[in-house]
Amino acid sequence: MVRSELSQASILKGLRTGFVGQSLLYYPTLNSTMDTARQVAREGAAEGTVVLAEQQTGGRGRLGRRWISPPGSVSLSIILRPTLIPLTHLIMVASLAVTHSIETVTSLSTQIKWPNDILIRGKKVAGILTEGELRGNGVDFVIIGIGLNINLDPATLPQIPATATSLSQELRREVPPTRLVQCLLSETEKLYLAASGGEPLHQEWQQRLETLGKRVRVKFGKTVEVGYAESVDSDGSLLLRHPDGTLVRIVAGDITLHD
Ligand code: BT5
Repeated sequence: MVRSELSQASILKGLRTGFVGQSLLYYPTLNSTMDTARQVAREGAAEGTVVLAEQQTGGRGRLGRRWISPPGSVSLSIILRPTLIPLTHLIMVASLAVTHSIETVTSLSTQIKWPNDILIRGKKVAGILTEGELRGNGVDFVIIGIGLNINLDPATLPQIPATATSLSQELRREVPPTRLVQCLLSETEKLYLAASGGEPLHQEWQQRLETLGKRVRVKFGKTVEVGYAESVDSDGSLLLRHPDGTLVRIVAGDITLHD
């Protein structure tokens, strides 16, 4: 393992954003960047504050699942205080930001597995988790958590499932993490501002979804829906066609997808 080049100073130097990442809390190791981000958000952290760790000991996925974050991965949480954008759009913002930044820095091509997995050649390279808190009738803050496998070999890490990959694994060479993080933060800002200005993201998102056109099994709570993944609507919800022809709408963020 090469010594990591990541640091607060290296990321801030050359970061071309107006607010995302301009306040950056960097840690070699944390339990979960989500917990630290929530704490600083409650204390009033500015919109765009980023908490970044090179390793997590208690990384979280959705629905109580774990996210394994060994050396060579990057875990970050971005605090946003959205007023003009529905929360479901933030999953589209985050997943498109991840795909754009991977493609810009590595020229690998990526797909999105609805709603929040980023895949390369069918294997998971990044995961996204969004959490938020309300204040009164509005949103106080939302935290977008992104975990990325950059320079690691999943085959040597038994905790990581066989369905995982990393950028270095796909490219057969190491990827500069600083450049990737800078690009990810600036893509997130760009897409967040675009979505807040009413620009639709779902067409591009839909084109990148590997899920569409497949028969899928979608589980949420104790309910299971089986059908043909037909399309997504403008807020990213999945439109699932039942065998009897009826169409159901499943809101992003609520569910797990099985193929
Ligand atoms: C996710 O959940 O994919 C969301 C992961 C979000 C992680 C970020 S890191 C920064 C922030 N801080 C946190 O504590 N979390 C966020 P889900 O769709 O539930 O997928 C979880 C599943 O992905 C696990 O059950 C494993 O099967 C698989 N998995 C775990 N670690 C992985 C890894 N490093 N690479 C690929 N797959 C992994």
